[in-house]
Amino acid sequence: MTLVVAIDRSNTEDGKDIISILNNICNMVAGVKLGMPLLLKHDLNLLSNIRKICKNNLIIDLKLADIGEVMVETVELFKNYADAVIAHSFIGKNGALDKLKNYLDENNMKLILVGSMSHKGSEEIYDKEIDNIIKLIKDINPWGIVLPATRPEIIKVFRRELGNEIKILSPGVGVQGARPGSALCYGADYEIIGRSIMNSPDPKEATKVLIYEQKRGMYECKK
Ligand code: O7M
Repeated sequence: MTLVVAIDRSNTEDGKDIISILNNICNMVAGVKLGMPLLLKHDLNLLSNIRKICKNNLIIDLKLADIGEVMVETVELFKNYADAVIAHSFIGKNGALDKLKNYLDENNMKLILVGSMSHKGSEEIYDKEIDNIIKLIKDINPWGIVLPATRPEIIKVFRRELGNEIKILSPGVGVQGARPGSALCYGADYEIIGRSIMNSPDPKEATKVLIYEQKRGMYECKK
C-alpha cells in the first residue's frame, strides 16, 4: 500500500464523520496521519476509536520542534494511541532529537522527520541546508522522512544519499499540485494525501481512484 491519508479536521463535534470515512478506507491505506487542528479539537477518545477500526500505522503529526524534554512530555500524552510521531529536523540532534529518538525507541514508536516541505518557502531554508539535513538524518536514523511531492528532485537526492532503509513519505499530491504516483516515481514509499480524499463527496471512491492513478503514474514513469 502506498497511500497515507492525512486527516487535519472534522466536520462534527464528536468526530463521527472521521470514523465513518475511516471505516470505509482503512483497508486501502498504509497509514493515517492526524494533524493539529483535528488533535486540538478532539480528546483522546477519538484516537482510541480510530485505533479500534484502523490497525495500520497511526501517525501523530505534531511537527515537533522543541527541546528534548518538552518533546518527550508531549509525545508521552499520545503513547498509547500512536505508532509514529513527526518532528522537524532543523532543530538538530544534541538535546533535542537524540532525546526524542531514545524515548520513542524505548516505547516502540517510530520517528518521522521532516526533511523538506511542499510549500515554496521550503526552498528558502530547508533546501539550502540539504547536505546538513541529510547528514543529521543519517545520524538519527529515523523510521521515515517527509519530502515534497511538489519538488520531486529533492526526493531523488535524499533517496540516493540515504539508500532504501528509511521510508519516504511525500505530501503535496492533489490540491497542492503534484500528480498521484509522481513522488513514488522519484523514490517515495508513500504519498500523503489529505483534502483530495477528505473533502470529496465520496472519500471511498476518491481513495480508489487515487490508488489507481498512483499505479498508472508509476507505470508511466517506469516506461
Ligand atoms: O493533501 P493535502 O494538501 O490536503 O494535505 C497534505 C498533508 O501533508 C497535510 O496534513 C499537511 O500538514 C502535510 N504536509 C504538507 O502538506 N507539506 C509538508 O511539507 C509537510 C507535511 C507533513 O505531513 O509534514 C509532516
